[in-house]
Amino acid sequence: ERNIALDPTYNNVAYEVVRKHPLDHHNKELVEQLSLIEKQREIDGEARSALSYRRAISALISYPRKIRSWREAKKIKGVGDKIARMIREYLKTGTIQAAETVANSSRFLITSHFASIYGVGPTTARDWYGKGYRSLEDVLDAEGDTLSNVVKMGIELFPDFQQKMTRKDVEEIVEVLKEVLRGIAEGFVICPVGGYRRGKEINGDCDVVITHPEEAKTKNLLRQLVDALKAQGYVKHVLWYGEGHEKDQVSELRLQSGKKNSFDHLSKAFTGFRQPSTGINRQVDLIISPQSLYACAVLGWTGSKQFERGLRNWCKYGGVAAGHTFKGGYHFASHGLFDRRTNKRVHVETEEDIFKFLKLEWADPTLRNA
Ligand code: 8DG
Ligand code: MN
Ligand code: MN
Repeated sequence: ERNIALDPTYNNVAYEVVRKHPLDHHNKELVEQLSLIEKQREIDGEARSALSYRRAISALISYPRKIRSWREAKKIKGVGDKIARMIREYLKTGTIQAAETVANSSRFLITSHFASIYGVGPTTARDWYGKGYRSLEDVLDAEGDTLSNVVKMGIELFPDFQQKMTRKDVEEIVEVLKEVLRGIAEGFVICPVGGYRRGKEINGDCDVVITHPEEAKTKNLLRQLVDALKAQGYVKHVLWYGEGHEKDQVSELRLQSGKKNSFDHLSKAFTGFRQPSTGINRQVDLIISPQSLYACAVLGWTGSKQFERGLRNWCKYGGVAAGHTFKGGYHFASHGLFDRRTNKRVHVETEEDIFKFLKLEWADPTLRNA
């Protein structure tokens, strides 16, 4: 048995960016049960509660062995009293009653089904449930005429989108995209990000960041690419389309609250993409980045969401990692790393540069599954 007190990977820090979060970890069943509760809190609009579950879950993922006692659980940073008590219950009985309750709740099953449709958030899902709808047929019967186009598309694509993608499925799509990009110009670089880059076998969608060594080449690329994908029959549905801002405008825009789905200021389109080998429509998220922002785009779109939260907190507040102190005062986004005081961009070429600048040890993407 390793002495975890001496193990540098021992979970004694609150920041996800300092810890390792492999897909294969020691507390999977426990994490599965807590994840159900987290999801239920999320769908019920209890963001704070959901976040405290998520923090605990990430801490458990990074914990270097199977938890064996309540005392052990209580010492883990990120695990509060309430969740520690649930862990005690789990260790004693093999289940967590609160998780069982969620798993058997028809309200949860139906609202989470609604919320898994593209364009339907927790608020709409709860609203539909409150109006008495229990299936998509109910929704279409009652609201068919008033639904937004995006939600209509989401419902239409749902049977396809709910089918998970293997790594091979993602790779097939990336090859198609490479070919289409070659038809636009030579020299585009495409990086599959999201869960795929974190090593996940099973993925909900395909996220890619695309760049080119010449900045001018990415300027109108989103329009060109989406048009080409439509013309070649790959894309029929565009769920979201947004041109980013000019790079130099972004500093000014940094502190303005983004409108829905803008999240960052990169050009991006979320599409329904017909996969040639299966004929299934896949969600493909296309992110275009000028070369100078590529490192941030890749880091920001690799996730996980909780890892990204940790990264933003680290940038803002700083901390101590492996004996190095970082004082904070920076803002991280997929479109750049900024000094919060001056709003000036920090120039970084690679993901490694970003970690070095932030006084962090390199975290392989496969260890970012927080
Ligand atoms: P999945 O698709 O297999 O379910 O997992 P994922 O790849 O981790 O999730 P994702 O929803 O596809 O998002 C990929 C990463 O991109 C996510 O970890 C955080 C980051 N991200 C951004 N901007 C946005 C945004 O506008 N929406 C979402 N959902 N994620 C974003 O940088
Ligand atoms: Mn994804
Ligand atoms: Mn995505």
